[in-house]
Amino acid sequence: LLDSGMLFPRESPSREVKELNGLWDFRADDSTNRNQSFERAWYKKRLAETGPVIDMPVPASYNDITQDAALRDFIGWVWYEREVVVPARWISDEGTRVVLRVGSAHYFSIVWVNGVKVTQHAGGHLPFEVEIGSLIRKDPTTPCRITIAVNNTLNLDTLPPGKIQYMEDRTKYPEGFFVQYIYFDFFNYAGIHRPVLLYTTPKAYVDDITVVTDFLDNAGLVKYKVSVQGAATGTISVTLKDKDGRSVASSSKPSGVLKVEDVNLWWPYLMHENPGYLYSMEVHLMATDGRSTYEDMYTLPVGIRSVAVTSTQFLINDKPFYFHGVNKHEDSDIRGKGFDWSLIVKDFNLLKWMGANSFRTSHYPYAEEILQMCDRHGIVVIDECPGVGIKDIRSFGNASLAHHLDVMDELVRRDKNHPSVVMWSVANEPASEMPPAEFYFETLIKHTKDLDPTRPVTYITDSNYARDKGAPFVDVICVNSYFSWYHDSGHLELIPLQLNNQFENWYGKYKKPIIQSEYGADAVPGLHSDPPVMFTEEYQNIVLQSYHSVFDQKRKQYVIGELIWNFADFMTVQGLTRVVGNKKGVFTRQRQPKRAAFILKERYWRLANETG
Ligand code: GCB
Repeated sequence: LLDSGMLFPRESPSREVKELNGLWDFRADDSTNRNQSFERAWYKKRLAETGPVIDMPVPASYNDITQDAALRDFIGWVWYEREVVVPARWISDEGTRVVLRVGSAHYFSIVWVNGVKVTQHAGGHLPFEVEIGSLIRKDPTTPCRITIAVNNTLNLDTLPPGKIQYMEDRTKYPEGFFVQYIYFDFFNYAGIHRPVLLYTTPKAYVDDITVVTDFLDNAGLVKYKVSVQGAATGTISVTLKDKDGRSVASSSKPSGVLKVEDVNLWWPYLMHENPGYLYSMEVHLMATDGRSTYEDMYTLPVGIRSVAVTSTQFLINDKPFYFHGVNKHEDSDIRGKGFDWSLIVKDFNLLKWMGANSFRTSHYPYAEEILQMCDRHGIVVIDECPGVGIKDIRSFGNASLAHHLDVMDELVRRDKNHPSVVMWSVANEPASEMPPAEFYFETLIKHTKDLDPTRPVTYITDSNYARDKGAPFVDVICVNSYFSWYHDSGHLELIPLQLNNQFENWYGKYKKPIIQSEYGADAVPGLHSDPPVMFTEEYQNIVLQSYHSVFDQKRKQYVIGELIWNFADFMTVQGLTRVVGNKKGVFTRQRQPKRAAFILKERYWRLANETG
């Protein structure tokens, strides 16, 4: 298990944050001799001294920034570097920890400070950090040079999995020619995708906080645990404040239960007139390491709510919750998967405009800032780990499973305190009919429940109800289907029959609530035809409406949600079925509505009025 916390870096009277976003020096390794950068030890000198560099924005995927097709499709090591001026007081004060944090970098990263390796991390969608104070104190006069090498090569044990295939036929391919084969349907954007920053804490500090909430009649219950590092002894005080800054409960113990009279519960968007209510939990530490005393303060937003699943319902605060929402991607023009506030706020405005109350973080954990928005706006989240494309039987092996368990550790550690996160998804469309899937999912789901006994766990299946080996272990069945698209193309009239059977079969076998976790059709914006044919906006509309008529029968029984594939068009690898990316968005990649967006808008607002 992980031995430290991963609290979101926030400023406080005892903590400072310095963002390192902006332009970094950048160079890609040789595309055939894939290890040249290490052979030549690029980290030893300034990157600009070992070869030519270009400007690269951070955060952003590097792929679409230049006019160079080779960089767009590059597979291997790329190098980022910049120098940072560290405030003198951070260096002079031995009682200050200076932490370097990377929000995410895809996929494998190694970090050096002034040529000294300080950390490495596997996995493209979760943060990592390292304390660098002692290192920069060694030579306080030189600027602090941060070098980050990032490699997007995927193998059968990475999440998501992929594989490099060398092409041997010399009549067709030159020596050393290879392709990266991926098992998932989105472009394998790479680089430093989320903010990089330095932040400080005192030497003795609040390392982690865990809250679990519930309520009884009018009283909210906040079970909490604070863990501290770097102190021999200390005292803690915890104060819970409401939105107006009034203290509603407090304690001086590192763990316990805070009781909030006349609680304002955290409610989903459109389920209550005041959704997304957050309290602030102020944690104050006074500690000593034997020589000095330290004071640390950290404030955690807390939403008080409960989550439960029955055989036919999903309950939030004991009330049935129906997921009417979307699947998303972190994806946009130019920046790829790079974090961008403008895009995030636009997407939330679109979600609220269409009356969506939820989304799934298909197919990897999104930036923490997005989950914070969900907390504040009451958008409910199914939090998915990057377990997408587990298709090859070797990806069910021990090394893959061990890594998958580690990723769940990191995901739960990061996201456990978000009230918006109501369920974990451990995978998307694995080959769950393969024999090793049974042990794999039993182990993975049990592990996730041990980490967090308070939230249901699922994975998303597209396999057959009779042969799926993991479904016995999930709390909610999540099914993807594309009737009249990938099967029986063009036969819209088959949707009601096939969808009805899908639901009856799954429910009949498992007696668990079901979410239609994907459905949809590609529509190239502006293509029209009547009668409808595939790829037109009319066809997409009829697919949606045909699914909706079946949802309307089944949601009175055991169907607890519908998530469209997809919120917006997104980039994929080039291939015969993808016309500049996947066009199943109800919005274009530039976030303009197709006709289908209006159909969903009308439906979601109606559902909100009926169910909420
Ligand atoms: C799926 C996948 C999703 C794809 C989608 C499609 O089942 O989960 O990643 O993009 O289908 O459009 O094919």
